[in-house]
Amino acid sequence: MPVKNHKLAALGGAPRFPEPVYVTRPRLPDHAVFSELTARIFENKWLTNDGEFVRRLERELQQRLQTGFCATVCNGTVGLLIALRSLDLRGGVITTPFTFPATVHAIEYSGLTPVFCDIDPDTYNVPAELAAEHVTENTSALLPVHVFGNPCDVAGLQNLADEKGLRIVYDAAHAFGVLHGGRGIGNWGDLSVFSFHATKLFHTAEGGAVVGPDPARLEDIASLRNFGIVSEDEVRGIGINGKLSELHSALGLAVLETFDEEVRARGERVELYKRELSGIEGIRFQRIEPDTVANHAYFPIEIDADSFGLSRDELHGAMRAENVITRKYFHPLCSENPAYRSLPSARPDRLPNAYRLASRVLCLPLYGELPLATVTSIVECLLMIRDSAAAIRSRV
Ligand code: T4K
Repeated sequence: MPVKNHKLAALGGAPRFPEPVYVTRPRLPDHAVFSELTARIFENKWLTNDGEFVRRLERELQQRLQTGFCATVCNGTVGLLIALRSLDLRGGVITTPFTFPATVHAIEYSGLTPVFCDIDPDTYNVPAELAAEHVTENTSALLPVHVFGNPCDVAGLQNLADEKGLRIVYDAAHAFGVLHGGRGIGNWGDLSVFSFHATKLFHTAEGGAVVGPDPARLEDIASLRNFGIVSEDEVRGIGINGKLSELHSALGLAVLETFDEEVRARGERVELYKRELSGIEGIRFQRIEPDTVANHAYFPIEIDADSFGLSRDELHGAMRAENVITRKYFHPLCSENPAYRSLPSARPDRLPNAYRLASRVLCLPLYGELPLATVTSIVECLLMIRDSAAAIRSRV
């Protein structure tokens, strides 16, 4: 149906899209490529524990990520646990409230105390100057997140860590393939952790990796993801089962072949969104750190209710009625979780930028196979909704 004649679903019309348009979809490889790899696994009967496919995947990932080492894990959350454990930390770990719960849970599960730091209102990341204000003698590390794949101020955070004797683990769940200052994003700090969940650009259905610039850390990480087993005769430290299986690794090898095309196609869709939405009153974009080659993991916009005419939540609801499934990543803030909200650093008056952003941000659908015409229709729906703000408000 031409959009012009479309009666908004929020006003009683039929949804613009007959099927849900999700915030993301995984790119799947050619099934024949995957089958060929899995046929070999069926022949070998080698399913996990340091098999041929996980080793091959680690080699290929390390080359692509240009890091000192790459250890795959069964998911990003376990990767964070292993990374924190390997650094033998104590006390407080400074992090962001504007992230997926896994970041903060990993700190708490490790017996450490999350210390929430407010974010930069433009980049959405933890700025070094604000993190510095939270450092006490009890602080042992920083756990910043490259939010939506946007690199943190890695130089500033490293200066702070060097000055105060802190470790840095980057949550790079969103940042696979990002380059910053011409280098792979996994080369900053002590360690970085990627997620290879199905919703990520590069995925293994479930999976992840711990990487870093120093190859000497590999041995520790590799034993921690395997119960602490170093050899047949030696078990050292409190490890966990964090291994990636051969089947997941085979999927990763096949998906890796499609990765460059996925990034290229997403970039094209981001450009189209930006072209269509820039200059619209009440809509802002995330500011990408300079000298970055982006991976286009997400397309977040910020809605200012006063100038746009509708709040983020109203827009989210009206888009959903059209079958456009936008997501409010990352609302609620992690600091609002009852498990954390009594922490002094979780006080809302100490996190004004994070609160403001969490009430405004909306991630629009973005994936390589999203038709360009659908991007255009999504924008048209969004603008029609804005133009009918008064009617939608009165109906709600
Ligand atoms: N740190 C950060 C900063 C993270 O964002 C994450 C995870 C982690 C750490 C932890 O990494 P992992 O332990 O997960 O490896 C999703 C993902 O489950 C989660 O991995 C991700 N971040 C988070 C941002 O998003 P949900 O609850 O929003 O996912 P869900 O199931 O609603 O999926 C979103 C959309 O994706 C669906 O509407 C449709 C599509 N989809 C999803 C799945 C699972 C598919 O098309 N196929 C699928 O198989 O959490």
